[in-house]
Amino acid sequence: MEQMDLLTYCKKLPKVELHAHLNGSLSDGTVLQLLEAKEKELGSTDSLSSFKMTISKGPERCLRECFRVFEALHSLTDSQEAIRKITKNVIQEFAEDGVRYLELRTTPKNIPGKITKKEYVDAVLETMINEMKTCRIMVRLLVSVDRGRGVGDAWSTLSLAKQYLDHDVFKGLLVGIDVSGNPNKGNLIDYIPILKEAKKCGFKLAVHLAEVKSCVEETDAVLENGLVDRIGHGTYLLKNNGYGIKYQKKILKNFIPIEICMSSNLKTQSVRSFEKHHFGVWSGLKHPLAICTDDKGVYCTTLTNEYYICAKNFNLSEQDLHELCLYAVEAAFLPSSEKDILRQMVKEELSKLM
Ligand code: 6MZ
Repeated sequence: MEQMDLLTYCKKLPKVELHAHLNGSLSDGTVLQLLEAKEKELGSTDSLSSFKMTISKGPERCLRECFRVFEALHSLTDSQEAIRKITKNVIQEFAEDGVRYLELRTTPKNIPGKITKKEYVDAVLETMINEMKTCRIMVRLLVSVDRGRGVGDAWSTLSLAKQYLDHDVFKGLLVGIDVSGNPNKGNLIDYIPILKEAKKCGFKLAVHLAEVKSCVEETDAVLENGLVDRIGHGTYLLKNNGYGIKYQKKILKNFIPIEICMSSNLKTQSVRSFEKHHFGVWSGLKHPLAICTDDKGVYCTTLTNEYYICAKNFNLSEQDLHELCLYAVEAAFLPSSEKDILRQMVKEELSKLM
């Protein structure tokens, strides 16, 4: 296929996005709207001008720099109004990109005098319901536990999440828990009791695992406890550190899907090139993978673009791309009746592309 044709083809694929952080997914247009609103509220301040510098800096962002960008973004999304706006824009942008099912994830934040964690989650869920009425997309939520915020914060997020399991209006929309945050902060071992409790409550777990080199012990502990339903990144899982083969066997045996975020890994310099990305190894083993964006705003990408990058660098056929769309359906945290409907819809659309 010609390059342009390939990109158009990837756009037409009925895609499933399973790893998208809300605040990392803001388009430039959305950030601009938020900045304008903040400037009206506060007038022009030094912190806002330094924010503009942070966000506009360079195509590559090391992990430390990314986490500064997230902090800056959080300073703009500190009200229910802002949360509604970003949720709406992000859902609409994914729908326009041909995403049929989106699992959005976000860290509920308690900002004294501005917003409580419950108001935060309510705003996201209300907006999801509204957008599903008008956009051709199905959306579900994972609440994120930020490993940098400490276990106390994580327990309070879990107890809030439990309130939505039998909620009158929002039942069925919050499908899992994500563990994310700066991998150089905190230790996942401290979060294991919380993950066990979350599983006991029936939540599915998506955990950022082996995102940096120095996380051998915690990766081992999470895998040994059988706590993870999907792995985020898994960049250093295959390293020759004595654990690589052991991890690989366990993950293959348990069919634990891996969320693949190519642009994010390249831009944060955790992989050297697309060709060397671990996607190659796992897809060679026919392991279930889900192509994802991670933070489409921060890494200037789209899900279409991520499929295109995989197709181009690993010489994927149309059939391979279809398989990837279907792998992502299987990896979704939906109950089986809803997954059946999604699978059927994706298959029908794929068959029309043949
Ligand atoms: C780890 C990440 C991440 O939750 O405020 N986040 N955590 N690794 C990554 N890859 C580079 N990308 C995003 O969205 C932003 C938050 O998501 C997590 C971080 O905790 C970040 O603060 P929300 O909507």
